[in-house]
Amino acid sequence: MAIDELRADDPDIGLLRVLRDDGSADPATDPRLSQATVRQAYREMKRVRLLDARMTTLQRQGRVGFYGAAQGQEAVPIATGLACGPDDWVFPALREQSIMLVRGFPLRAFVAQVFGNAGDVLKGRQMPSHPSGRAVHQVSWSSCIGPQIPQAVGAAWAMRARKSTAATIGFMGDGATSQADFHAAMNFAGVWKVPCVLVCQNNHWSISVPAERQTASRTFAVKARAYGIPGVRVDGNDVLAVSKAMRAALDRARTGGGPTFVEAVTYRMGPHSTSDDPSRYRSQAEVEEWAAKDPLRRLRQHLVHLGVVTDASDAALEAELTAEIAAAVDEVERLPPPARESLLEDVYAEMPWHLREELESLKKIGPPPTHV
Ligand SMILES: Cc1ncc(C[n+]2csc(CCOP(=O)(O)OP(=O)(O)O)c2C)c(N)n1
Repeated sequence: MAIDELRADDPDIGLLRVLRDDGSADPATDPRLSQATVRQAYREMKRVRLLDARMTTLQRQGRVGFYGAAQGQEAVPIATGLACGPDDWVFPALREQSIMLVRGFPLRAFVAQVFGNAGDVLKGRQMPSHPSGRAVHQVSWSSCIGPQIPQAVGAAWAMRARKSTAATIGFMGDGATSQADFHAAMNFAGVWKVPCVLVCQNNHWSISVPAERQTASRTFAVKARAYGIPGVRVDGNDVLAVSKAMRAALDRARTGGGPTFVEAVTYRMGPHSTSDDPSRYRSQAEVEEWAAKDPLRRLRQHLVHLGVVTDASDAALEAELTAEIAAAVDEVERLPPPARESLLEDVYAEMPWHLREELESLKKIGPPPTHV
């Protein structure tokens, strides 16, 4: 018997979609979110799109050091932020920073983390674009590809041990599925059935490595099968489809059903980060093909179809969000660098003598400059 015959019953994992090309929602898959939730999703997605553009401009002007935008991938973080409960913990990769904004983290503090100045709750100790917030249960991305996956699984294990009904959500890009951490985490999650949702944003590129060179598997979702975890493949540019998948997976985790692996098929519209030039490795034709499937445009089309967004209402929303972002940047950019003493804080409960000595010599140097 030929190998192909043996695998004839191994179906591709399909693609969950709700938003149709004409802007309507497919009644067969529609999660039937309230109109207020759908409008909020649009507002948040638009805010991230504008924020990313502004932060990228600041980097180009030399006013911040680095930024990692999520242009084209806004549906996944926003749907997740709206789906998770206040006790759930998020373990992001580079493209999911905005989940914390949806969960109430202040925009000013978010912008201050990019500047790394005195308004930054992390005291300027992390690289720009690596925010975290204890109040909104979001940890920092470590920048290494992959470690947040076992961290999310381990935290889910701890939640179950504490008899919490919360879940964890761990994110990765397609490139992270080639890391050993992915396999260790998926295996542990499957064996111990931890309350965790693991989400792979397949944006088709891992910097310059295309998805087809990342794996020989037919899809990323299909990998879950080998670990005894349900895999779901969803249109990652369809915020209603992502909402549906995330809500179902979180319900399953919270009610003792165990982990779910979600592959969200999407596309990184911009560079990998401000340090990258994608024209070196991908064609403009490919980018334009995906621009036609832009998640923000598709949601707008749906809202127009429902009769709740017009050109005028959209222009007003854009002006309002642009002003909100501009005000945050103006206010935050005026702040001084973090206090020098903060260099020596937060390691010991009581400062040992040698650090006290260093602190005294730091004070003799005089005040820090007020502008970076
Ligand atoms: C362990 C490790 N190897 C390499 C890098 C360099 N690096 C930074 S981002 C990145 C690509 C990540 O691709 P993917 O996981 O697909 O996520 P995406 O950036 O596309 O969202 C690489 C290789 C790193 N940060 N850590």
